[in-house]
Formats: sequence, structure tokens, C-alpha cells
Amino acid sequence: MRVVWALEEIGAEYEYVKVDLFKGEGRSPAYLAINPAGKVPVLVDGDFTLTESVAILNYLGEKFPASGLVPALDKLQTRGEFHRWCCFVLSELEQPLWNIAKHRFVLPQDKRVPAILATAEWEFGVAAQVLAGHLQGRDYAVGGCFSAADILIAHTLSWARSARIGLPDPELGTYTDRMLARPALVRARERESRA
Ligand SMILES: N[C@@H](CCC(=O)N[C@@H](CS)C(=O)NCC(=O)O)C(=O)O
Repeated sequence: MRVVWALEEIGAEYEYVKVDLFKGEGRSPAYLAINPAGKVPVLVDGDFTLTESVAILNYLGEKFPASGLVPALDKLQTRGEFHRWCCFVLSELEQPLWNIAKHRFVLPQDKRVPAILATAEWEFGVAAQVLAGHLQGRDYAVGGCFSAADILIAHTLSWARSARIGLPDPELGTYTDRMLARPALVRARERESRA
């Protein structure tokens, strides 16, 4: 959804190919040849293949600079901030959510440690509180305008909600709702529902 949302923000032409993980399509030899990790998303742009959602969003933002999804090359400090929040999502905000998902249902039963859940939820709350402090008085995460960092943050906060993990500050909910109302995301969801 992060990638389809970005493509819709850009207005790029793209082909959406569904990989049904529940049917094991991520583990087929043909798919493993594209992404040896067997995961989605993957971007195929001509003869170039790229995995990792954050790398894909950065690539798309730089390929389509007019989209503003990645701050311009000459805005060094804004780019620094942009990378800061991309890294924050990957390392601080989404890791506790992955842990919760893994220990709730992803890992084999005998590898799950239920005692970790409360700690992971607490870790998420700590990271989300830092984010809430940053967003106070700001409409967007970086540089006063919408960017791929907002896609990553809003997507991750909406993931927390759907996992029934509370957001520690109501302003985070307001920000998330504002981002999720963007017409590009509405189109992305509609595109995914047709797949
Ligand atoms: N760090 C990767 C994570 C990708 C990932 O874990 N995707 C999940 C779906 S949300 C997946 O494909 N899981 C299948 C598997 O682990 O076999 C990214 O952001 O692109």
C-alpha cells in the first residue's frame, strides 16, 4: 500500500501485480528470482528491480522530482530531516509492530513469546510519543509539505490502529486521518481492492 499510494500521488502509470502471500505465491521459484526474500513489495522498472518499501518510495520520489515526495537535492537540511524520519519509521516505529505481529500470529506457535507483547506495545508508545512531539504545530513531517515520509508514518500509524494498538496522543490520530483522506490513497485502496 505504501508503494501504490506513492505511485498514485505521482500520477505515474503502473501495472499492479498481486502476489498472494496466503497462497504461497511469495515462495514460488519465479517470485524468489525477483525477490529472494519472498516478500512484497517489489518495484520492477524496465530492467531494474528494487525491493524494500522505503527504498522504493525514495527511488520513485527521485525519479519523479516534481511530485515532491523526496525533498530536492539542493535542500540538504530538509533531505537530512527526510532521511531521519524514514529511518525513524523503519527502526523505531514499525519494529515494535513487527514484533507484535510476529509474536501474535506470524511465527510458528512454538517460537512465539507472549510475554514480549506488552514490552513491544510500550516501545511503540515511546516512539509514537516522540513523533507526536515532532508533529506538534506541523501539518507534515518534513519541510512543510507532503512527502514520502508522511506516507511511511501514516501507513505505520494506521497499521498500529488496525492491530488495536492505541496511539498515545490524539493529535497522531488527527494527523493519520488527514493523511489517509488524501485522494491518492483512496485511489490506491480502490486499485488494491480490484486486484
Ligand atoms: N522491510 C520490508 C518488509 C516487507 C515485508 O515484510 N512484507 C510482508 C508483507 S507486509 C511480506 O511480504 N511477508 C511475507 C513473508 O515474510 O514471507 C519492506 O518494507 O518492504
